[in-house]
Amino acid sequence: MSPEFSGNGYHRKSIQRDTWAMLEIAKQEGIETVWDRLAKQQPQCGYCSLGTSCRICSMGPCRVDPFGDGPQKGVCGADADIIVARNLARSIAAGASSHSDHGRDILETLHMVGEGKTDVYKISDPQKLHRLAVEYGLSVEGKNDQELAKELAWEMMEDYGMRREKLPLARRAPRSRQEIWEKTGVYPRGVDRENVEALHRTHMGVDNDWVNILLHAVRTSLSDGWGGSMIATELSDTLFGVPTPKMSQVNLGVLRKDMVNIILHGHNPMLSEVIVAASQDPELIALAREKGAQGVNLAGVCCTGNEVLMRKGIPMAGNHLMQELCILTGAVELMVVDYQCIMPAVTEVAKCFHTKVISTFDKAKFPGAEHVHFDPEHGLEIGKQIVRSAIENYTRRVPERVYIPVEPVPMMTGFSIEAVLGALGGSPQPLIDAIVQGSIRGAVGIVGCNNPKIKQDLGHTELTRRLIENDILVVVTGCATVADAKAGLMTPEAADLAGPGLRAVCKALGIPPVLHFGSCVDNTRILVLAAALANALGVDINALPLAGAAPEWYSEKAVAIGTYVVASGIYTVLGVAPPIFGSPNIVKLLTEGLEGVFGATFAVEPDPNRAAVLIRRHIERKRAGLGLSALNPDNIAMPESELALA
Ligand code: BF8
Ligand code: SF4
Repeated sequence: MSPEFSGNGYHRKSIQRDTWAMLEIAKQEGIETVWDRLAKQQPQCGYCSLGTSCRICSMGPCRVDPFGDGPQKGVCGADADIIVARNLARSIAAGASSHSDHGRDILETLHMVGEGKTDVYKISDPQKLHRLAVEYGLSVEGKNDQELAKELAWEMMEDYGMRREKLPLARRAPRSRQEIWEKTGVYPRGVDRENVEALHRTHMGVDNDWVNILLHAVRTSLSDGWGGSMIATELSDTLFGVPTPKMSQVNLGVLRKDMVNIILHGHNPMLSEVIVAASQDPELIALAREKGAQGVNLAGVCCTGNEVLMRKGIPMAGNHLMQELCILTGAVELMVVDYQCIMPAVTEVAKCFHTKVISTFDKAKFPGAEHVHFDPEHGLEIGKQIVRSAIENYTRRVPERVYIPVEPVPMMTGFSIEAVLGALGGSPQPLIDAIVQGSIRGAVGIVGCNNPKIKQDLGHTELTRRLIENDILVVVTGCATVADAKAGLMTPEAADLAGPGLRAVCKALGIPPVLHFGSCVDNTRILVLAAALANALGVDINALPLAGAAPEWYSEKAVAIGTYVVASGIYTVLGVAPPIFGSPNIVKLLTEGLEGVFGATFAVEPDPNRAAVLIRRHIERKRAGLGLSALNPDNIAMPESELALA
């Protein structure tokens, strides 16, 4: 740790120097951050942590004491299994709804394009539109993009309703996987239907069979992964372009002292895409110069940041725990937010500086923020209005308070499936060959958030280092991306940190050992790649040497993601314990029982080094199952004996 920050305990909160620097500013200025508020919440409720508190109805709130002499049932008679299952199902429904409603907003925009009703959005990738239209069984002969957009939008709107028996995009999964879903009654039908049914079933006095509740929770999560989220990814690519590999930068150093800085925060790329366009408008650049700035600089936070990073190379200021801290640089004229993962605290921090916060979606308003109603019909006009507002705020900046503590770190981004296949020469075969030969032992998706209960970015970066050292390819989405990129793991040169096999593959292809797949809805790219590999090998996804990990997750969306990933056949390790431990039955089902149903389970392991061992063992087991080469003990970068796993 740098001497100027030592002794303040910041190293217990984060591994990142820019975080330490901003925590020092917060301390000097008496500004409260997420870590202070977490401390004030201690001790957090034990019943809630175990998942055994219930406030679903007004006979409660109730709590069940799974270990002591306290009550064993709620007022209605629900026991720990029922209460934990209901709570978990509701979390999954909230997470799945968040992703899927985001997908719906993009879908409505596609429909608007089809109707010719927007001033800015267009089909940026006609080939993808065409492919999707064919996948949805539309006849494409003689139709132009606009007509196809409208027809595809109508079809996809059906995915949200109750007229389908099966979601069309789920057909991308291997046949054997779909048969498992059919057999267990979890094949997702309609996105909204599964979510509404999850809420219905978890009302008092409806579904009281905890296994039955959880099976529907799985179905709900699948309607997200193979439904709403997949629609969000596919249509964002169609409207804004399929990402291609490019270099960018990351950390608070991407903010510019001499420019108007706008932070793009949230998840939906619709507005941020037009802000990118507006920030390059000659008239607005001239206005910025008039105000004394060199121009307009954009930087992302959270998944809106990931979206514009993947497609436009816009740099990333930080991940979830940086959202307050970026304002503390004193260099942010405007934070524009859409929805999800935006702490209401940002407007409080902004009040201590000249920073303006503008909310844009009517479904996500924030006390203390100015609200600009975002209407995609007039997207560009609104984008320009927002950029102008930032420029005008530049004159209120207090130069003495500007402190940008670090230099930016380079990173590579833009690995859509199309880009991965492009890098491989058009077919997944070279990747399959590398896995078969053992130069790449397997692949792991490290996804998800920051959580102030975990030292910021330690879980992501430690796990990533251990895996790549062991020749395991890592793909990242969401806030894991920023963690790994800031640690310098996402440049082609980072191949030097990988084991010999992975290093050679990365060097031959000019790619990093950690590939950026996008935002959290883009976890569906991982599903699509896994399905393509499984189909190419003629096996189910659970036979592949793959795993997932969410070392620092906090969000209900992450619960939905973890569930659809496991139900798709991919073993997943969580770094933060979910609130299920009040029900030993449910813990056993999720960590063991699911193996017999979906061929994959959850594991909970907060120590990233131990998590890496669990994952490596899993990958080697899967390799053995496929008859692939075993690990040469001389090549193990992380001897198990050092880790003394139980
Ligand atoms: O959807 S990783 S903190 S920003 S929930 Fe949120 Fe978690 Fe970040 Fe993106 Ni995903
Ligand atoms: Fe209590 Fe049952 Fe009502 Fe939950 S649903 S609050 S356990 S009475």
